[in-house]
Amino acid sequence: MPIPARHRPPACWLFCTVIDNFGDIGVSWRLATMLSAEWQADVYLWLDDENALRALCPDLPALPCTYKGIHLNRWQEGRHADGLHRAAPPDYIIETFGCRLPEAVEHHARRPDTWWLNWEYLSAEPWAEAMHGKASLLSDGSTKYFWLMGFSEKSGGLLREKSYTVPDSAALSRWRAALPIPPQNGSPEWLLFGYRSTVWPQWLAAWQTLGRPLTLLLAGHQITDSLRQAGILPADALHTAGSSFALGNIRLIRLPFVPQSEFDNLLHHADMAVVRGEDSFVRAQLAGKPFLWHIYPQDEAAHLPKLDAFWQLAAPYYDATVFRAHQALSGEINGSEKLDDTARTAAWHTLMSQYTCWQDSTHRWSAALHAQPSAVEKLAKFCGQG
Ligand code: TRH
Repeated sequence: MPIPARHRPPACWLFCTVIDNFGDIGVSWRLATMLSAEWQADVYLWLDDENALRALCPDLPALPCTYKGIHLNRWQEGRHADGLHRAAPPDYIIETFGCRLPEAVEHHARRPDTWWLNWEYLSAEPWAEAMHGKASLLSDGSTKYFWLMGFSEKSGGLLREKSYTVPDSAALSRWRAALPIPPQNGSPEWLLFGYRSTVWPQWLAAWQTLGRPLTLLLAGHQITDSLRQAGILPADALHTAGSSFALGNIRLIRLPFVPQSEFDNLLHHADMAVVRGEDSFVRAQLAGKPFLWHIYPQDEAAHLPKLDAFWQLAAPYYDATVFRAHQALSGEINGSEKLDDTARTAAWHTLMSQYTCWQDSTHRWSAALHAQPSAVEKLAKFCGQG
């Protein structure tokens, strides 16, 4: 598909502020690498926290630098961006998640031949679909467009690389064996990447009650912190990557933070995943894995309509029994439902005993997403028609 541009390759300027954790930079980096690979664009990414990107890309040199073909510079939101004079004049300026551009950048953004986009947080809510692609006309006559990623044809799509592939099982086994963690012991392995919550000790107790051997691969520190705080783990347990701790039938392993380029392997390897935020949530869906979404909690429970809107879309692809059990647990982890011990254990029992049905449900949903164009393909079309 031809990319409209004043020159070839098109120049894309992206700006990212890191609020917390890894989602803002995770999405920005993925978008930057996709534009570079799929449009052969000259991509510039300005960021305010290079250590956040270094967590995802451990071999990242000091900034400024060109890394994996992306020109990386520092900036301070709304104030100053380094290295503007070294960058090719932009065909596209993308401010991720409503960050405020410095005046010197806005000057470029206001040019009539520059596409100026506000790349917003992902949402399945109807207002997001309605808002996607809308132009906001600014007082000086320039135009900024809203880009809202989502799950439907009318939305801004998802970040799914053209090169996305499912690794073959032999390669995945070799990858798992090379991780600096204890080897597989034949039990199902669940990836848990969630936020701090008082629900974790309760879920652990439910999994113990079910009596089946299980390995929990704990990513990040928040779940481990929650278990330690609840007194379930001794103070010195699971502090270092690769350490493990057994609680009856459950083996807990603290994972090292893997490069983002390997994060999909974690998901493809796992039998079930708890994911969070935005990017890990999308990747679990693309992987077609049974998953629970621990949504990023917002003030005044603003995350709950977002959670509901997503599950309303996905519901028709799910087996009804699996969906009911799943929704009870999803409600509990996300704070919209309280379960007693019996109801919680029953819900987990259903999901475990109906695992194949759960897997079929997530495969169907994943196939529907893979059938749609990606966000970057949609953007090319949008700008070509604009
Ligand atoms: O880290 P997150 O919780 O990020 C965010 C931010 O908190 C943000 O402010 C909020 O608005 C947003 O969520 C909704 O979750 P997320 O989005 O899943 O990002 C995690 C990234 O980290 C993702 O790109 C995958 C990557 N990752 C690795 O590369 N290696 C790892 O080992 C792990 C566990 C994650």
